[in-house]
Amino acid sequence: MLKPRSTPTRDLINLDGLWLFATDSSVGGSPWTAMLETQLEAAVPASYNDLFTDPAIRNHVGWVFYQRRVRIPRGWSGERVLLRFDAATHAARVYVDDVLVGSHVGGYTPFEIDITDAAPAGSEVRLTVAVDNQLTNVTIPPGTVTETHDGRRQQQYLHDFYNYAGLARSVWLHSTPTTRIEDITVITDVSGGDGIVRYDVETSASADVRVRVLDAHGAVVAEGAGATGELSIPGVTLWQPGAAYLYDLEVELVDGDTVFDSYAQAFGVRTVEVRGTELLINGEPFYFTGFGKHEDTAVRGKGHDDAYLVHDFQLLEWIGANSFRTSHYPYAEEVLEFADRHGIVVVDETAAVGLNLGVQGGLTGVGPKPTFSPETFNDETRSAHEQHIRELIARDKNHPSVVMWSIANEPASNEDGAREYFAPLVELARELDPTRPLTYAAVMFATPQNDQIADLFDILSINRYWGWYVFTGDLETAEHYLEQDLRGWAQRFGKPIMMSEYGADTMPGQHSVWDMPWSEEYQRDYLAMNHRVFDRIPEFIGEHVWNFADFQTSAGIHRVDGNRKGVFTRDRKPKTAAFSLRERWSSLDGRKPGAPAASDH
Ligand code: BDP
Repeated sequence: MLKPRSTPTRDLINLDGLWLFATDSSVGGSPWTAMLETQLEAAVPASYNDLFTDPAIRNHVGWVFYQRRVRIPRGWSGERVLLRFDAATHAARVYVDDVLVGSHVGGYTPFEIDITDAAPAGSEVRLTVAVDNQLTNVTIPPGTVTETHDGRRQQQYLHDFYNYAGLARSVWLHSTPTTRIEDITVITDVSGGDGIVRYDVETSASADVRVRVLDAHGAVVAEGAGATGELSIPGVTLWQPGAAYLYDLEVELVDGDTVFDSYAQAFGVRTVEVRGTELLINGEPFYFTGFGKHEDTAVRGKGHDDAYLVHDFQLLEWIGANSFRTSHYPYAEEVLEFADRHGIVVVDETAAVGLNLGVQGGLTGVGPKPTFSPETFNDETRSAHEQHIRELIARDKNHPSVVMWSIANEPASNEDGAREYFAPLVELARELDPTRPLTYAAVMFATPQNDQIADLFDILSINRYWGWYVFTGDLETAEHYLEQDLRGWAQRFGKPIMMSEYGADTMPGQHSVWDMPWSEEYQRDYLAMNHRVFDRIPEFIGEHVWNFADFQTSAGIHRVDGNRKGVFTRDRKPKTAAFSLRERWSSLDGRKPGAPAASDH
């Protein structure tokens, strides 16, 4: 799916700013597609939950409405007019004046709506977006809506981050020509010193396709013709972790001298390959250092913010991290583009978090239900999951920073039904992208003995909390079990293995000379214990600490104003562990502990 851009044939207008806002309960029976009767205005992009002081809005379960007026430029007559929502969490219906023009389900991927007929060039229209935050057993992520004794809806969910909702990413109005480029796919390879660029252009009508590759200075380094083809870049500059380099594939749809449409797709030339128990980027073994992150800041919730984007990447660089996982949903495209430009490696995850009823059983003591069954997570859940995989890969396939897809976090991979549920998803992901390895992050209950799906994947990503949720405060015992556990995975599956989560909740300012959970020293020592174990396991290919920063969760006795496993606080101040991670990771520089530097090979 192409990101809307301003090109010689396309115009782009940003619709961010303040929109009228109301919840469904506040507008009652009135026709809310008319001018909204409300005093409230919501910032876009931002989750709406923390903007207002009214708890009825923060805890609202159901639909909310965003509304603003939009003028379609006069000059767009004869063009297609589109609305593009970078995300609406979790489902949306879009109205132009009183007409429903489109809808979408899935809270973290973009969608476009053609409004050419509903909103002709030069007209001014009322744009209303209804957004629903409800999660059920057939949504991704899943959840359950219940009712209180007095009829208020409540949302339960199985994931450990606040169910922020609304328009947390940008909204765009844009034009494309009627004869247009619909999609571009770029797959790269390397042959000797040359870059190989295989491209595929989808168009709305048959017309000639012309392509050129421009280097970072705008010089043409390859050209060709045809909707699919292979180009060669002599003396290519590779996209490398820590040393990004991007080219543009400039695509034109033409008839002789007439250019119908033109679009430049950025890409990097790099290869990714799993060989034995290694992950190779450009033929070199890569060792992941970094974090599972969240899109989460005060007031904005999951609202994308360029200032936090820049600052978070500065902190990643400061601490020596070379990568992160988009736990537990696809992040804003701006984040991936930034990673592309700055050489940070990304494990790109779907929003399939919480497909695990065992976790709830374990935490509440309520007898667990089977996770996969017609009454719980079923075929309909799986087709929603399929759609999430399709939309993730469609959006992110051209990002060189993305080296692996994670199709779920902590599913009940130890339960019966997991294989039937996951095998078709793995097949689909491989069909959509044969070039990138696949993974899922394995929950603590899934052991090397009982896991039923790991062999379907390329890389083992393991989430473990030895020394936190189990053997709390006892790092010696934790070290023993962690090592046994990780060696078990390595031995049974013979695949590269990385730690996709390990962490300890930590209150900044809490100190102790003993192994005292919640203290800054305990977080530091807990991580150091994990690192000793990782460094003893030959199949190990990386470590992602949980979490980059503290983040908001639903209320509960396990959380104090959110999850405190951040190495940085929610406002991005370092805890003690940040300094020890910095020391370790800066010395590793993308190589496995003990491995020779690239120049020593
Ligand atoms: C894991 C989850 C993650 C949680 C983390 C924790 O993957 O989303 O936030 O544990 O408990 O189970 O901190």
